[in-house]
Amino acid sequence: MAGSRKYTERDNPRELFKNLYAKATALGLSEKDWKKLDALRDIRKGTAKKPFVVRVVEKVCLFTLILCAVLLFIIVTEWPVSNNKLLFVWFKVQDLDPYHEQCLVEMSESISDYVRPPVDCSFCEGVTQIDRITNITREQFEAKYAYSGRPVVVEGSTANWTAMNVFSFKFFKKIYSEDSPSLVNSDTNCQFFPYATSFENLGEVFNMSEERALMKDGFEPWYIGWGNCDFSAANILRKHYHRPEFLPVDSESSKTDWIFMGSPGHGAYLHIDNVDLMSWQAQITSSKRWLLEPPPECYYKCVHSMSTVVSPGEIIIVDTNKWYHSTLVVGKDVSICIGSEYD
Ligand SMILES: O=C(O)CCC(=O)C(=O)O
Ligand SMILES: [Fe+2]
Repeated sequence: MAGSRKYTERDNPRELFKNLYAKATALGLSEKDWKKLDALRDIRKGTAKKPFVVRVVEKVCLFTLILCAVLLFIIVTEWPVSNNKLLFVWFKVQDLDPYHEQCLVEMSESISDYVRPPVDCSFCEGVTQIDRITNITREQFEAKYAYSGRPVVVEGSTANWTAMNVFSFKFFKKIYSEDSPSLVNSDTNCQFFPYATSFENLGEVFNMSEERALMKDGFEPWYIGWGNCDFSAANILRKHYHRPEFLPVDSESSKTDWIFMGSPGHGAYLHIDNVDLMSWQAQITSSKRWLLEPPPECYYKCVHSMSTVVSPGEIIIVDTNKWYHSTLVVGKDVSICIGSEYD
C-alpha cells in the first residue's frame, strides 16, 4: 500500500520512551522531576502487571466475600432454609425422609454442648451430695426431688419387679422380632448409643457372639444404650417393671423406655442431655457409678462433682438436662438398667 511504512523496533513505545527518558535526563531532568509528572504516574499504574500470586489472592478474597454475603443473606432472611420446597429438596439430596426427620442439620453432642443456653444455677446451689432415701413417699419425693433438679437414689422401690430376675441380654434379644424398628434405628424415637463400641444399631449388638455377650475372657467388652421404639417389645418389658410408685400421681410418663447395658469397666462418657423431661433409671443387675457435674457456668456456686454407686434394686433420679453425667459399671457382671422420663 502506498505511503505505508514498516513497523520497526524504533516504533516500540518502550523504545520511544527510553529514548525520551535518555534525552530528558541529558537535558538535566532528575528522577525527582520525573516522579512529579502525573502522566508518568498514570502510565506506571496502568502498565504495572500484578504478580500472579497477588491476582489469585485477590480473586479468592472476592469469592470468599461473595460467599459470606450469600450466607449472611440466607441467615438473615432465612431463605432458602424457610422455603418448604427447597427444604424438601435438601432432605431428598441427603436421602432423608422429610416427613420424619426432626432436624435439618444433625448437631453433634459436642457441638450442642457448646451452643446450649446457660442454665439457672439455683438447681445445684447447696447440693453437695447425691442423697439416698429408702421407701420415700410420693409427698416427700414431690416436695424435695421431683422437680428441683436435686439428684437422689431411692432404695427398695423395685421389690416386686420381676425384671430383677428376668432381664438379661438373652431376654432382650428374644423380645425383638426380626423386623423390629428398634433393631435398625428406623425411627427418630429409636435412638441407639454405641458409646465406645463399633456397633451401628441394636441389631448388630444382638448379633454379637454369645461369648462376647457373656463377657468371656479374651472377648471385647461393650457398653451400649437404646430407646425402645417397638410397642410389642414395650408391652413385654412392662410386664416386668412399672413406673416407680414415688413419682407424682399426675405426672405423665414418657412412652419410651431407655435401656443401658454393658461390661464392667465401661459406661457412658460425660455428657449433658437434651431430653424433654426428668429421668429415672433403675439398676437391674450389677452396679454402676454415676458421676454428676454441674455445667461449668455454675462452678462458682455449686460443688464441682458428686458421685454415687447405684446397686441392683435402686433407682436414681437425675435431671440429665442440667447435670453433666457419666457412668461406669463397677460390678462384676453385665450391668442392665431400665429407665424413662416423667413430667
Ligand atoms: O446409664 C448410662 O450409662 C447412661 C445414662 C444416661 O446417659 C441417661 O440416662 O441420660
Ligand atoms: Fe444421658
